[in-house]
Amino acid sequence: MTDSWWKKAVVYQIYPRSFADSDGDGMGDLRGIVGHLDYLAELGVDVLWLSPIYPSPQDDNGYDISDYQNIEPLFGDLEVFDELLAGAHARGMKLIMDLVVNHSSDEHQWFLESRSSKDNPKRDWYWWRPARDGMEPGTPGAEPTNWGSVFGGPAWEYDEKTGEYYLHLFSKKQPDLNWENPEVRQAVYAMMRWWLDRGVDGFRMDVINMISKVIGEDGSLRDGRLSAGSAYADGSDSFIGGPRLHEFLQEMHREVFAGREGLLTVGETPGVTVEQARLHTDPERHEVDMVFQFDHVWVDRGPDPWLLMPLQLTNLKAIFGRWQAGLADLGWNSLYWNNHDQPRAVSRYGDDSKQYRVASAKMLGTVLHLHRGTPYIYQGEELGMTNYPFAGIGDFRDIEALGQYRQALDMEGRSPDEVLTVLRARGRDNARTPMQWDGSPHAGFTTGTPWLAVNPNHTEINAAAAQADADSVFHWYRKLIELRHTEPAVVDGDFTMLLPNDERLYAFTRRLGGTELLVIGNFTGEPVRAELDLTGELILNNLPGAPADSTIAPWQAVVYRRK
Ligand code: TEU
Repeated sequence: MTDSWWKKAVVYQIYPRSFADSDGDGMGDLRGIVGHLDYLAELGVDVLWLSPIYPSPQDDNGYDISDYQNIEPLFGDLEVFDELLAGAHARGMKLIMDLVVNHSSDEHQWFLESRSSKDNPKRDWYWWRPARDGMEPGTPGAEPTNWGSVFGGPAWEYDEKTGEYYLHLFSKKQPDLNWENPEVRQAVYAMMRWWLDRGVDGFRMDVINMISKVIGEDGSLRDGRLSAGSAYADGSDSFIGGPRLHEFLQEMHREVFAGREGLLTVGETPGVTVEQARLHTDPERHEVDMVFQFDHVWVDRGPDPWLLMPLQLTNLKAIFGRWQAGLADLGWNSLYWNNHDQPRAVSRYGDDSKQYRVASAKMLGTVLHLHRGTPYIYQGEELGMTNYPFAGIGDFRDIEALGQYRQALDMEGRSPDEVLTVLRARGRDNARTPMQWDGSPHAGFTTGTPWLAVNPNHTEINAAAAQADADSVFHWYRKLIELRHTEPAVVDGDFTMLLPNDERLYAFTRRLGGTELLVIGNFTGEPVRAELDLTGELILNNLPGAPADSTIAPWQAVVYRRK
């Protein structure tokens, strides 16, 4: 892509299942999104990213796709989709699709054929392997490698019919596609072209840095390192940033994107390093426009997965500082605090108490949006939506929470309490509770029974209240988006981190030509004196009073512009 319009853009992620239900079945749908396009246009976002809306058994809420070229009936059909796409375009918004091609559903026709016999032409479209040498197939420990799956249990499922195992890095209903096979790649590219021809504006590519695996000369995959206390090994050395990843992405670019304009491609790349990201996003290399890195959402993750680590601001700043510097001369950053896999930003990095929720949500938005890169807003973030008060494991629906809970209790000797403490703080369902449109019983999300409970705080935190209140988080986000559209230094300015050793203040400058923006956010509930020169025009301030005597009030965010 020669034009980089997306540097100026803000993306809004919709999790369709939880956004708006138009027909009362308790599940969000495409018609529900159509009904709120004016809301999104009012917010001012440039791009909508839809989490998967394809036909799916919904084992992982649509990240298990059984037909790549249609719409999940729960969500609508291609006709409503075209209406949604046209409605977005008519309001000047682009729309990108989630592309989940590291794996398909086990109910996809490709997999049904693949598993039917060893000599089926699609056998090699997935990762089939025999039992470990000398082991009885189907018995514990006989899996081809010792890898655990992300959602608990082994990463291999034994299939009695043909006496072999298939690989699934995620659930056993998400078999990994074999990208070594050129037919698989061509089928994926054809499908992508079909969507682009229909008018979509690009893709967010799910775990795209896992599509290439490290294979031994005899075709085998190798064991991973086993750490104390865990039932299965981490095999990621063999599938994150694998040997043919860049080749596959470049091939995809040639086959799908070359010659098309105005698109956005963003790779979801857990565990990606700055060095790899430079290669992925260097425009000369024709891979993707930007990637999602994970360092800042893993910042409070220690060696023990069931121990919450306190968040240290200096670590967070070191991470963002490294990414800003690493992609300063080439490539581009994506910027996000949360998505459908992460807890709510204000609960995690801010303070979701009555006193500080609004201020801290605005502060977080300000700090993020003023970095160099393309910001992503996750639905409800613009309202300062919070984590959900989960009582017990019975309140969770997420396959990851349920699977990891079982493995921790049954195989790793963990107590329900220690696991629940972490799931309450970090579990993905925090982000997946229904969008809070108004104060009515199901928050205006549905007239039926919501598939996942609505947060009880919707009586106060909701879109209707926020739209009516000039001081709301919603109107603050509108300002942040508008500032990116109107102030070139936000888009292109150089980034310099200030006060790297300060545990309370997040401060940096952006400089372009003769303009400098100074951004300061207080990450605590205490006033903090800033040893900085607070001069210039105060263009943003999330609290009523300007800093006096260089003191930044609790959760205050300020932006000064000076020449
Ligand atoms: O997530 C990939 C991923 O890295 C997840 O393992 C994530 O880090 C973890 O769940 C956080 O707790 C993508 C999708 O975003 C996710 O929703 C899917 O479940 C997953 O891929 C499989 O498609």
